[in-house]
Amino acid sequence: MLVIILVAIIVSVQANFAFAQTTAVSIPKGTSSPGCETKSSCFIPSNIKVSAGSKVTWKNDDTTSHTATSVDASAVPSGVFDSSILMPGKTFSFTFKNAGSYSYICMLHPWMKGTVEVTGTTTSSDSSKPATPKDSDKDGIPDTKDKCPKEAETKNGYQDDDGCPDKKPAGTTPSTSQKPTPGKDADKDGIPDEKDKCPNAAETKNGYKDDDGCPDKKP
Ligand SMILES: [Cu+2]
Repeated sequence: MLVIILVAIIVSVQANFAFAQTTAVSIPKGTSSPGCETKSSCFIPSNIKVSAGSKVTWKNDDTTSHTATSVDASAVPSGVFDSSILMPGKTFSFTFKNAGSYSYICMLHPWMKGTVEVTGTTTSSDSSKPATPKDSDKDGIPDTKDKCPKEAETKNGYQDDDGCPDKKPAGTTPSTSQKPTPGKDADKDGIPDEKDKCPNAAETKNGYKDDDGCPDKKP
């Protein structure tokens, strides 16, 4: 009777912590010889399902050393977790923060295989990114380029691209902060600078290459 009550208490306690559980995995006796893999009993339980943020603890209940080492599809250590050599009676714990399916083996006895399936949401994943860039202050400059993402740009012809509220400094005319006026002709030869190969030297109008904007002599 007492046993039944104790079991009931343990079950209810585990249920309460279903979303931050600690799951125990045993490495049972005799697994250093092949055979356990036919019964999926090299790790017990060999396939577990936990929610993200849960801790899994492996305990070596055998009399020889083992490991629990995460591997990729080619059975190469993936680096997610590795108990390294786990002496008899010792434990190793790992907290699974990210959802996914994790295979692992014992490096000393490669027939020993297990999986941990981690369910639930991780932190923000790539798929949750909005299609349009986020613009918190709605000034038309996306947060990634906005030096003041929480404050709207003042559109006044002065630093309108930095995304920050500002006042036009006194004595600054818009033209000084802008590009040279198109059509400007520094050497006044009638050929605008953007077409003038020699913008600072006037064309020699002599019927020879009068369009390149450069001084020259007729050959
Ligand atoms: Cu082993």
